[in-house]
Amino acid sequence: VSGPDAAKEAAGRAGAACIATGMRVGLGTGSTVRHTILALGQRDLDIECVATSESTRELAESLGLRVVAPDTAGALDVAVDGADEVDPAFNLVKGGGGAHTREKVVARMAERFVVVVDGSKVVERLGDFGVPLEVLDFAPGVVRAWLEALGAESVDPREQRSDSGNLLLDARFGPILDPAGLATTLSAVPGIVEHGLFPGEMVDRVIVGAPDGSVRDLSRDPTRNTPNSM
Ligand code: A5P
Repeated sequence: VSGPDAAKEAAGRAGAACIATGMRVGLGTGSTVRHTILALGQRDLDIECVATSESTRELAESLGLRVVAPDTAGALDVAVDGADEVDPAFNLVKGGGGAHTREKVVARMAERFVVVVDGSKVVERLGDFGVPLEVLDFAPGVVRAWLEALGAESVDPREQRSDSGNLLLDARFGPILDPAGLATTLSAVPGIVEHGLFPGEMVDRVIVGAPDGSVRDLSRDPTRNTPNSM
């Protein structure tokens, strides 16, 4: 295998190498962390897992991994997950698969948060992907109007709902100059259950896979993409 899937597989398998027996592990959602879960299924580890989606839970259980509810685990040693965009300060856009709310809870529960991506996800500035939003199905038109008033150039509903039964929307704000500021703004909008912006401080490690199967570890550049540097 070579090409995009080889890059995802390389990153995903390297993410699995961060996990040792005895750990409580958060399992992300998507085609890259799928390789992490497959690799864990091949090892004989005594680990307890929390899944960020029903699809991840089903995959993990089919491989014989022990999956428990977040409240049962209480806290996690490490969470591994993919991302849709990663900037030089490790700020993330997530939610391409609509799982970002559960993913954010699980990442916050973890002492270490490891992100696994292929090189196409590494960007200078967040924004091209848009910002996935999980929205309560109560006043979506009102929320949409608020988003447009906050500068959204477009707000597109998805057909699919989240695992929690909420609406999923993609808002586009153009290049995101201040990810932390936009995250704070979106968190204050009533009706938005969660947005897909993850602050760089949450992220401990970013593993980037290449099509030749090699991986590199990015190091965080704290001087980049902070509000004052723009
Ligand atoms: C799921 O909702 C997302 O946050 C995924 O983590 C993200 O979309 C990355 O998925 P892929 O690894 O499939 O690109």
